[in-house]
Amino acid sequence: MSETVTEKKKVIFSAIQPSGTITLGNYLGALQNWVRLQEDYNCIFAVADLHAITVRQDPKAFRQNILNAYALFLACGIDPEKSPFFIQSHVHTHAELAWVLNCYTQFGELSRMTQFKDKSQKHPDNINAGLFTYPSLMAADILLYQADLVPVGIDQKQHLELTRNIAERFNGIYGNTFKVPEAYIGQVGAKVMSLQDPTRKMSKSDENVNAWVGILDKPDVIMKKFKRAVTDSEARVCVGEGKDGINNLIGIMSAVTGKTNDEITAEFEGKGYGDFKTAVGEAVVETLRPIQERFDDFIANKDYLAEQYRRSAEFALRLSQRTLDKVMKKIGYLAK
Ligand code: ATP
Ligand code: LTN
Repeated sequence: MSETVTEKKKVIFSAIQPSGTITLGNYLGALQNWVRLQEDYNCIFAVADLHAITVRQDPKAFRQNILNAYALFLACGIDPEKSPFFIQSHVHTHAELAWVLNCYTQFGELSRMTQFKDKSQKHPDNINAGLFTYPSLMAADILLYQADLVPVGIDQKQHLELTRNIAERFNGIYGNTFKVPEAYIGQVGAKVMSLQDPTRKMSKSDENVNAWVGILDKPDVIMKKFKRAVTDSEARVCVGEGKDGINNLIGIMSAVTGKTNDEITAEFEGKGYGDFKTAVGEAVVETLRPIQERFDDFIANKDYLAEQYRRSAEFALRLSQRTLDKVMKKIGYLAK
């Protein structure tokens, strides 16, 4: 692990919350890119479990979800021997730097975050301070590792902009301390939409389970969800304005098969939406099948998982402590 990370490759950092199911949107928008990027960059990944308590979690289910997320990411192809992959709450520098950055983040900036607005609407009875300051913790995650690039779906772009602003502000006051990171948004699958309301992103917290496909959904469930996907009345498989549902299905098909939109349109010329939905469902089932099989193996091997997340956390702590020490010194804290 340490050999690869000391080479002069660019540093990538990213994380995903372990909130229940991981969806096809998370996979195509984020995870799939992580796996590809491992070859060419020094990647560091995390399960963002500190972020997850911005919405209420049931302790037993939460513990299981964290481990499931860890095993699932390994099943998707994250290799912790190559790319340190840790659990955020195991590395205390994250919460510490988050507090510091909170004091360099403006109320007005946080108030403009669309994720905060969306989530406060979804959970009106629990608009907690953590939900509001969530982006400062995310900035801490990224800045601790002096990351050059952060692979995320489009919905996280605004948080990345804020991270850059915080880094630039801090550097402006104290001199160069943080690398100013850039978002890395993949070409395909950057925004997978809901199967029930294709004007909204596919989100695992959607109450309508037919709106999203989970990576661990069984084949018959996946097929059913695609067959019920909302489309339009034109009945032509091609990308077009006002055809959000079909555009989304073509996007998914393209992301899982590697075919272009034109190739897909040509293939389904003269065929109805029913055939197309079945074909997309089958392609997704085939993409997820090997991941599901590997997941079953990993989750049965808890010792292996613990060995990987512990070793990765030790590595992450060593690296991130360097940045935190630098930050504390620059601010004027007394050395220990
Ligand atoms: P929630 O439903 O709780 O908002 P989420 O499904 O959006 O959760 P996150 O943990 O917030 O999941 O996101 C994890 C990663 O997956 C992020 O990089 C995000 O950009 C990406 N992502 C999430 N949903 C989609 C989507 N529908 N299409 C593409 N990428 C997505
Ligand atoms: N907020 C992110 C998850 C996340 C993250 C990060 C992504 C937490 N910390 C650091 C990239 C870098 C989300 O995907 N909802």
